[in-house]
Amino acid sequence: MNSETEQRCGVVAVVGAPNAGKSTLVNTLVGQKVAIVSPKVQTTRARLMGIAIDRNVQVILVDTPGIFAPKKRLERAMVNAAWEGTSGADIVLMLVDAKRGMTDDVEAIMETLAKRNEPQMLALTKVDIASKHGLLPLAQQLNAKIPFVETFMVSAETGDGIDDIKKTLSAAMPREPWHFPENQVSNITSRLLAAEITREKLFLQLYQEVPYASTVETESWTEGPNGISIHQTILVERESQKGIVLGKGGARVKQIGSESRAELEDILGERVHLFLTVKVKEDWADSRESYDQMGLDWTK
Ligand SMILES: Nc1nc2c(ncn2[C@@H]2O[C@H](COP(=O)(O)OP(=O)(O)OP(=O)(O)O)[C@@H](O)[C@H]2O)c(=O)[nH]1
Ligand SMILES: [Mg+2]
Repeated sequence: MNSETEQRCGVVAVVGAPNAGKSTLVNTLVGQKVAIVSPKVQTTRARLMGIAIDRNVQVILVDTPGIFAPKKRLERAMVNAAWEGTSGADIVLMLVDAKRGMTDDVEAIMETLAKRNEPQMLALTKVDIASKHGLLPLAQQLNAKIPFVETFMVSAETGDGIDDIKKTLSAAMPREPWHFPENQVSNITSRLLAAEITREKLFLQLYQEVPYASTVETESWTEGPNGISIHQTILVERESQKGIVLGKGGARVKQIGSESRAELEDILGERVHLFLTVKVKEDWADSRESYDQMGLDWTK
């Protein structure tokens, strides 16, 4: 065995403020969609692993919820899940939206990161929409707070800097046997992925508090000769939100269902029959059962 054939494998925890582009970068590095993405903050609610392979190296990317000052139980559990994802990582990769630059959230994350022992790297994201002149000063400002081992400037949109980040992360992975089979791209179950895909459509199609007051649970999954039948429940907190999710004559939920189904068929490579039910469960965001479904710790 030489360095070209010997297996390497390690964990890169991807952290940053909400909307920094974490899930997008994880998907780009994995080479397919494993995490949902939306223009709204706090899209990701629980950690997931996306697995990228670069020749003899397996890079396990931990996509985490955005870190911010949490107020509600769900928010606390999300932020806790993010920090937990960093512990023991071979590298913590901090993402900062280059367009938005320094914010209170970024400042607070940097303060906590500065006390951590894991090697840290920085990626300025969305460089395609950021001012070119601002990039270097922002990188310098952040490196003055934490001496990052590497600083990248990337755009998942144009692919700028992606090869560089992939090569550098791979080279930093320890000599270790792969943790996952070669064809596995993420650690989440198909049922959870399906719930996430529907939740993404809620985030894309609904506004104000409604996406934040909603969750999606996969109730059943049946494989038959005519494809996969999936029953899901969309839980909301109030009757008025149920009305919004349903839309006029059920048009909104129909649209959500048809977009989710199309994407699931694409991912699963099979015909999908998706059945959505909208229910009011006032306290879902405080119920232990919902957290178990989402992969979050209710006690935090
Ligand atoms: N122009 C541009 N947009 C990007 C880029 N990367 C991500 N985005 C957009 O930024 C928004 C947020 O992306 P996400 O990947 O969901 O961000 P996140 O950090 O995972 O967000 P949370 O899960 O809410 O913490 C989406 O609308 C993405 O399409 C990029 O390189 N360029
Ligand atoms: Mg995300």
